[in-house]
Amino acid sequence: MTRRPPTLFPSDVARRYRAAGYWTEDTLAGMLPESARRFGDAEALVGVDHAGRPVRMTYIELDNAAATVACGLRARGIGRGQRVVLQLPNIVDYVTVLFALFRIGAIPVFALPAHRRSELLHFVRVSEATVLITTARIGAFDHRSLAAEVASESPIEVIVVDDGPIGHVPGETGGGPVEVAAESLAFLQLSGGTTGVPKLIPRSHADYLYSVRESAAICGLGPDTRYLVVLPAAHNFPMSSPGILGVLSSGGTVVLGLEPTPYSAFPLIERERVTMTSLVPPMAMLWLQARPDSSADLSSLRVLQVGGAKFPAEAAGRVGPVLGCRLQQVFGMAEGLVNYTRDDDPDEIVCGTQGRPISPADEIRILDDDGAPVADGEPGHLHTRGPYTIRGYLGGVDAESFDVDGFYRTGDIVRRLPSGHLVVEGRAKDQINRGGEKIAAEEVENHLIAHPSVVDAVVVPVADRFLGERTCAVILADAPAPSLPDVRAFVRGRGVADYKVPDRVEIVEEFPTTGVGKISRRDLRRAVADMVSRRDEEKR
Ligand code: AMP
Ligand code: DBH
Repeated sequence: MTRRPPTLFPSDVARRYRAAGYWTEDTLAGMLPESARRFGDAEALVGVDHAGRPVRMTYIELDNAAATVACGLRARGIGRGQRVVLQLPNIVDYVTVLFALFRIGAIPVFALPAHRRSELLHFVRVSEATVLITTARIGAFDHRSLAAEVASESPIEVIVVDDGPIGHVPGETGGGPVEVAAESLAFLQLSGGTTGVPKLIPRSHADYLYSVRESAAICGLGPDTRYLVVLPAAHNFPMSSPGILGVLSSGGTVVLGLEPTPYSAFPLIERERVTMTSLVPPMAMLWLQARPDSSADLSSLRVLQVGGAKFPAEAAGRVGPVLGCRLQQVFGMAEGLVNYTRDDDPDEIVCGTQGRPISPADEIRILDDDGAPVADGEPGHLHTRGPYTIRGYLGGVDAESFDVDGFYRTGDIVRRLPSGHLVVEGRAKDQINRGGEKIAAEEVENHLIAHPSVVDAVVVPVADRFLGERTCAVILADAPAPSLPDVRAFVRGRGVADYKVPDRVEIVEEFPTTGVGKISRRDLRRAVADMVSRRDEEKR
């Protein structure tokens, strides 16, 4: 199959990053074999497999396991450049399959366990994937049937990891990792997005590994690190900030947990002497709440990373006293830029900011609505460019997401302190951040409008004490207006991730309009959001 590779970085820019030493010849295909050489019998991975069996692997064992799976994938005709949608929970199979895909030069497309028919079909179509790798079930949900449904609508080979080992081809040793160009496409990550359909993010080996290497250094990872993964392993945060890849390139141990709840994670921290983990704010809040009632020994925990959504300063201040570890705030995006608070930052910086960029080559612009730089310390739109921030999504460079100078328009409103630390003040993009899970308003609106009695719909965030934000669908309806359960069942029936199903419904007679009578959807969302929050205030 011939497919034009996506545009990654302009060649003069690439030359600069190479010359500066940010980009090297290292690839994700060679990463695990290299770690196996360096760290050999050290413990690499602890977790359960698809059948719930406990597994422990050294670096050599993990590399061998990945090589075996690679051999099995090759035997099925899967190889270089082929796009493979990967939808697995935090089980050891995820890690072996991931490194097997890298080893053969295939391009993983990262789906989350929460994704359903609508999202998976979209990923398959946009990425031109030919294979979907999944598991029989995650929790109570039947992923085998989901995969079959996807395959019936778009021709794709489905591999269910429960159906016997992928590897073990008699007489095959599999051979070493393929040679891939460090600056070529390594995988497709997902964007939270703001449009009708989620966008795919093309990342190269060189740009991603630069961010992983620097992240590992910033976080002081080494052979003593025992990193617990309870966020979905395929999410950019636990994958690379510094995450699974950072740990596995530093000789530490990755401990996979199936659940982020204190009930399930605390005993795992005690048993595995976990030193570091990452959470989204609502989970961190639950941990803070649960800690006083738990007798688990968490004394091994040195760092708790919190990111994905704004962590309120008040909660941030309680991490040290309550959990007995250091907080690190992480403000990142799958598109690139990642900010960390540093170990030697004073407490007020660690609690009151979302960190500063990884790289001296990360370019930050903070602009007013007209695109002019704001005065120092004033809030504005964050635009960024740098050695690990994409220059376009898969399928092209859209002017809404990238400015004329190639800066990514993050959609975040930030303020910069003299120290370079950023404080996230808000958001300009039409997205709801539901406890770290990003929801594009337009995507949900498109589903709502398909409802027979919905004339028009606008999806807005409403403030929530626990999740930060929840979604409210504001609906202009034909009689009879649909109820909340109707709306939820309808959206769920369209095959979308559960977290996108509206939490609340408001039926309105008309949408607010401006004096001119003509308003953009974006203005409308803002006006409706104001209306909903005013109504909430009045109720109180
Ligand atoms: P995505 O583009 O889907 O990877 O999501 C990245 C977005 O998540 C950022 O642009 C922010 O809007 C949000 N985000 C991530 N980390 C933080 C944080 N620590 N504080 C506030 N917002 C965050
Ligand atoms: O929210 C994110 O996408 C995110 C948060 C923290 C991220 O991609 C990251 C760190 O790398």
